[in-house]
Amino acid sequence: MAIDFYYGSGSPYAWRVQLALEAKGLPYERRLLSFAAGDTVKPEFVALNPRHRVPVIVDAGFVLYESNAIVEYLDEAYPTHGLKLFPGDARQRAVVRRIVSEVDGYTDDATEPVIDEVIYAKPEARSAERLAAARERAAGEFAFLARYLGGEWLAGPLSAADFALYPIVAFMDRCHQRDPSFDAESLFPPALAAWKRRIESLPYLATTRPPHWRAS
Ligand SMILES: N[C@@H](CCC(=O)N[C@@H](CS)C(=O)NCC(=O)O)C(=O)O
Repeated sequence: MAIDFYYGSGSPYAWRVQLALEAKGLPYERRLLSFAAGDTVKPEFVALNPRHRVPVIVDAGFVLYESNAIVEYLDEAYPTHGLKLFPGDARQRAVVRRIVSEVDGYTDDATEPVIDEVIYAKPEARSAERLAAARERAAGEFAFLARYLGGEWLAGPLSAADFALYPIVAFMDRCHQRDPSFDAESLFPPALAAWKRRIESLPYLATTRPPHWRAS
């Protein structure tokens, strides 16, 4: 039976779950919610997630929200399907979890000001100084993460750590799409840029890219 996957286009948290579903080769039904239409606060969705956020999955009646819990659940519930999202022994899996926590705890914070300035601020409210400061902070965080890339992927083999980070990195490209003067590429050290190209060459990546990002 297919897993119901509730998501909003462009949500980095939903995107990491979709990458996990694809990498594990699990059948799923997309249930697209519109933020603009207020779908996340409609009673039928709040009944699934009282925090009214995507992603949510429903797997044969089991409802789960919070992206990281969902990704771990998929890996545990379907251990023989596709990619191991938490590969290796207890220590290797701990490193995957650590990087996922770092992405949520530090990378999110470091990139949010860029996104606020480029995507959400009204043109008249934008500030070149604020954007320069935001860029510097984001670049510092990407340089930090690049230190983990001694090999191809963040934590050894391809894992949940890579899927947690990629949507945030892709959000920088989205900023560039929205404002071509925002040079996203220069934020990424060579090792991270090469990692990004590797992720983007995964066969299922293109189908998960938010359609409105592809169009503009
Ligand atoms: N910690 C949550 C964050 C989810 C989240 O913030 N989702 C946003 C979209 S990126 C959302 O659904 N916002 C809609 C709302 O707050 O009503 C997770 O990892 O799943």
